[in-house]
Amino acid sequence: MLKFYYHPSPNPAKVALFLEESGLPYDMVPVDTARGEQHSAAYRAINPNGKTPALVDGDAVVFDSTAILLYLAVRHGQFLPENKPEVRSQMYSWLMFIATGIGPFSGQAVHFQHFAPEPKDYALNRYMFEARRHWQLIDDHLATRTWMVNDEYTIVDMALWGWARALPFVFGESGWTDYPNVKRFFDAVNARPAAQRAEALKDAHKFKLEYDQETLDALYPQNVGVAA
Ligand SMILES: N[C@@H](CCC(=O)N[C@@H](CS)C(=O)NCC(=O)O)C(=O)O
Repeated sequence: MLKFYYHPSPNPAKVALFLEESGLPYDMVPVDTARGEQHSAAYRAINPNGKTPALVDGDAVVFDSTAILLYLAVRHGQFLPENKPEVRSQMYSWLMFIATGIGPFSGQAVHFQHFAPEPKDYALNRYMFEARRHWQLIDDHLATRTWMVNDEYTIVDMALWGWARALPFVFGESGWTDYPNVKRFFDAVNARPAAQRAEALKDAHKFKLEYDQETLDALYPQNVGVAA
């Protein structure tokens, strides 16, 4: 049985969606990052990066959401687009754009809006600017197609859905009106029963929701011991 190390946040959500779409049996193992469980030695033996998600498939251990999506898609021959160089090249490009652009920059935009200590104007401006630029690129791409690559529903759409869920946290409610094609895409994925099951996974464990000092220390260890 697959072991899926999960927290209800954008990167694990991508993998939850794949698992629910594929119907592969799995055990969800909660990693409560607000309690610092990602830093335990046992979890770091699985994911040396100390972040969620991770996957254990027998002797195979995979960490990083994009690696897990590719691993599962290749292993099971599911949710990959047509096997033509001109199509697969697009799959790799958009997957990596989401992994290295959308995710980290949107994540930092949220961090600097809500959690970073002052002074933060320069960083906030930088990450908001880049996040807007990245999402505009996706919105433009989706203006003429339903799905990201070759108009097939693939792991690229799953990767994007993980972060589209977070759009209101990045931009406030204007996120949906400013990026209408992303909203249309988001609604289309949400209409899939697998997306609803993937979203419901957050209720399968009592994850800590409070942003108290323990949470802040677990998520932003660089601030521990630094006077505010
Ligand atoms: N590149 C990694 C990023 C993983 C990541 O940042 N995960 C977040 C949740 S979306 C996390 O575990 N955060 C807890 C922490 O930073 O301590 C991936 O795609 O899996």
